[in-house]
Amino acid sequence: LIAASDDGTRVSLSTPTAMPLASAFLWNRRMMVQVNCRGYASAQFMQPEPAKYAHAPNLEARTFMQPEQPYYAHHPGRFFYLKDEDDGALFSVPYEPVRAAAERFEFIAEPGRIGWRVQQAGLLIEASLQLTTDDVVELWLLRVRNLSGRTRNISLYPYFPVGYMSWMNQSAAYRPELGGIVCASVTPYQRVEDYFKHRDFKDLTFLLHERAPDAWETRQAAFEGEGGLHAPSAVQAPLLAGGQAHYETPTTALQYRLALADGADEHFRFLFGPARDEAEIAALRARHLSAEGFAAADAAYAQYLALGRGCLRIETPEPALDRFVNHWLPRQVYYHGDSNRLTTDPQTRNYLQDHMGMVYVQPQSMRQAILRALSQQEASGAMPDGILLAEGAELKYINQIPHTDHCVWLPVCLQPYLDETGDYALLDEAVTGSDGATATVSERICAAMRWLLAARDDRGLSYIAQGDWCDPMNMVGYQGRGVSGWLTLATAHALALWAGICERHGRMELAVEFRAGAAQANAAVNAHLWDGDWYARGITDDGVVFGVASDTEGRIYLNPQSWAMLSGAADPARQARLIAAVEAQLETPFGAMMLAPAYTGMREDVGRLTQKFPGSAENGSVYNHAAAFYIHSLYRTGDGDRAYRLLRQMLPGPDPQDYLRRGQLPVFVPNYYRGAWRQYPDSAGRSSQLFNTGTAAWLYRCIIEGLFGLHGDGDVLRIAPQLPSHWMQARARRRFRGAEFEVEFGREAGCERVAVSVDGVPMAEAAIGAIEAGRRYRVQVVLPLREGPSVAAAA
Ligand code: CEZ
Repeated sequence: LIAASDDGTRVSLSTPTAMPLASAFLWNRRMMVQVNCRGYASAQFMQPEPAKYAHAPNLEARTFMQPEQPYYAHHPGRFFYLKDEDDGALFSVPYEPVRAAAERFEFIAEPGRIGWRVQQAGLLIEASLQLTTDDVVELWLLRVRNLSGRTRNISLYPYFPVGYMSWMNQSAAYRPELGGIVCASVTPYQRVEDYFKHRDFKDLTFLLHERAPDAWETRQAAFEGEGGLHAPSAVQAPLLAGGQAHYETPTTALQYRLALADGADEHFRFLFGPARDEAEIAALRARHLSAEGFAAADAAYAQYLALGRGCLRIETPEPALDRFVNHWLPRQVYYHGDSNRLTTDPQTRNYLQDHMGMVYVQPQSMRQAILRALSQQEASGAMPDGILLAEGAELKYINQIPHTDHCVWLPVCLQPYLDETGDYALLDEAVTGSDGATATVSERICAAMRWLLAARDDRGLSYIAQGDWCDPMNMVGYQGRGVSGWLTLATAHALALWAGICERHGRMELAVEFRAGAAQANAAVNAHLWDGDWYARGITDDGVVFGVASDTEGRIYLNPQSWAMLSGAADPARQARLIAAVEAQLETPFGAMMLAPAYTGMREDVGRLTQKFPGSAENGSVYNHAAAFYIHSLYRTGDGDRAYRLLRQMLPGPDPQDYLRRGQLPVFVPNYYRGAWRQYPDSAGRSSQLFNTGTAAWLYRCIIEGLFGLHGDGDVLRIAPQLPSHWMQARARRRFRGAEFEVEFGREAGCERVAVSVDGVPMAEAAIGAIEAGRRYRVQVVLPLREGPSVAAAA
């Protein structure tokens, strides 16, 4: 079903039907494209807000990237029809729209390329998509090889639909002087001020060819005719009719009539994308549409990806984990940090956490992110709901809803940056805010922490307003009284982290102030929200405690449990109880659910979250971001076997049954897998296919700091691995402070505690200091044999 190359950089799927939604994605800073195995594609580019150049066939709503989007026959995609001119047989590559079963099929995800190899009726068709690093354009290569042992007469039709472009104005024509089809449109608007914003929009969509076609069609309706997409009338005719679209849905379809001798091998290059005008189209053609252009783009993209390689390479008893951690996970972290998920106003918490991931990829990027975020701090010390990245950007969607957790993420995400770089000088950097006031990073974070301390009720619990980390928990506190247990714990954790940072920065009085605040917040939660076996999620405007044993739905939430461990609110006895409760009520074979049982109807004192379908998204899915917090807290408390079990469940495969259930390739971690495991067992485990998620950063951090325990501590690399008991050995290569550490881990009988030696010299402590940049360190780590639950399971 799924195969991977030894080095892990090529992952392939052998059928278009068993996991029909399986997909891969490519991006650069200006665009992204997600393509599924059947040829459907979703692409967007920034101008400066996200926009499309291939649309649905009808008027589309504008929204942020959504999970579990359905594909349908007329969904945008990139397709190639092939017709045998002698017997009329028709199929299409990759698979849609004809859906003829191929003799051999491979959908191939590589870090810098998405491709297919399809063998059908004696022809081998290879299609591949790559991007450039700086332009908004898709580079397509198609190869046709005749393996049939005889000469073949075929017609090849690239068909890249563009859908319904605009209700004001849309058209298309073949343009010989540009070498392709150009579809034109006007982005609809009504307010005159929008005209001036749209004036420079890329309202043209083009399909350019390297090799002149024999015929073309630009009218969607004429192309389809009465045959429909499965057997378009235009394809059944000898030649496409060469029509022009005048205010009707445009399309781009070309026809090549080929006589292929046995063994013949022909290739075709195409560019597909948006442009503002003809000059831009001509320039893109000149730059990219040639063998040299494609090769140059390929090399540049490989270089771009190399800058996002991350700081860890591993070799463990689990090759599937190695492949993911060595290539795909840092790639996903880099995507988030370098593109900011292609938004101009990322949610503040996402912005900070995405850049937290960059700490292990390009630490400077986190430094810039902290400075940028703090420059938008409000005078009260509050952080805004979103960080504006482009001139003229506005807070949109969820960023118009008041959330109270944004300040928490400053110390939570700063800590790993300081651990990794030792850059305490950042704290003294002056930042001028949007209000014109100048204060240092340290002063600004102090103000944010005091804002958190002030935004609490008489009991010392944090107000939730219309949401905390959980966006759709919008009605717990909309009347101004409801509080969040999770946020109170997160405040305690943030204050404690910040106190530690202040201490190292030599500000003892601040450390004392914030430690006291942390202790108070923990005490308030322990006084009001411990429910006997776990922590409640919060208290509503009407004073109702929820997320408790007496609730029939939403009885237990994961986040308060994780953060009670992180903040220290839970003593060891409470920790043991809450872990047992999570195991019994939230764990599934696909990871830990965010809450259970999922709500089946609206709870007006909790909010929109309860209206989501049970087991989807925040309503009780295996929401991987929350699951990653839990894994992080387990590593913090030294529960390595449990942490690893949950971590491993986050990745699809390698068992084929597991792949089929999740429906996803192991090339990214999705924002969720369906939960409601007891309520809807049939769909539990199904991937959302959405690769935008804070999970990536946290998962990478958990693997580096927790699993392998290669934890930066300023100038020192601390070594405290928590390898699962059943691993007898592993290797890791870790980049830290400009040096390379080649670490070999092995368990030995008789070993009682972790013993580290560097270049053969035993160390007194499991830590390496006085690090020399550029040096290669050979590190041996000997670990005790452990009798953990997973040893028994492995045996
Ligand atoms: O968005 C994420 C947010 O980007 O949801 C997380 C939150 O912490 C992240 O900052 C948990 O709520 O509004 C909605 O209902 C959406 O479901 C969002 O909550 C969710 C989207 O799935 C992400 O694309």
